Amino acid sequence: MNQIYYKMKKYHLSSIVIVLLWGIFSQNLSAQNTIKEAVVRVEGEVLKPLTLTISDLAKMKHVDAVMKNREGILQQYSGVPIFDLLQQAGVTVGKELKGENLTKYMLVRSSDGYEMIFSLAELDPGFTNRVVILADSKDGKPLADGAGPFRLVVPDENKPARSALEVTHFIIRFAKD
Ligand SMILES: Nc1nc2c(c(=O)[nH]1)N[C@H]1C(S)=C(S)[C@@H](COP(=O)(O)O)O[C@H]1N2
Ligand SMILES: [Mo]
Repeated sequence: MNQIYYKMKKYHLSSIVIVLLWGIFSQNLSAQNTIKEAVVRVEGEVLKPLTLTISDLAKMKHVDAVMKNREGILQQYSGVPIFDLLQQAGVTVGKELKGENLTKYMLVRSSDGYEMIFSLAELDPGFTNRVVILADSKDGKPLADGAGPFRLVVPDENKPARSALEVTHFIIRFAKD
């Protein structure tokens, strides 16, 4: 009787060890397999939420945008107009940007938690000639770690505080919510 009990206990222990080892091992494996690809999302008050990878963005029409850095030195970036991203996501821009839609804003969020907003009218060529872009390169090179892969470039502002580094989300909301 004692011997059976001992055997059962031993069996029980070894199965716990196996489960633990398997847990550690499979976690390591999945950590290796899920080196996450950087994406930027457009979500909230949109008809079609977008999740764009570096290569998705690279395929879109690019324009240059110039902005002063913190030291006041002009920097030229290349990227996709935010307006194009908003159109692709089915945001109420263009003809639809009137009435209560003019109370909508775009919250920009970065991987370090940095956040700020633009009103939709600030991004729509019906209202302004200024083109804000989501930059993915500078001087023909991908943006450096800590700035990229996606950076907002906002021309014609006196300080670059809205030029978010490491952008991860554009979230469209109603200001009255
Ligand atoms: N994600 C993120 N973006 C950011 C900031 C930040 O803290 N986090 N600081 C802003 C401020 S206040 C400035 S002045 C500029 C600095 O950009 P630069 O280093 O290219 O001059 O980045 C802006 N973008
Ligand atoms: Mo700043």
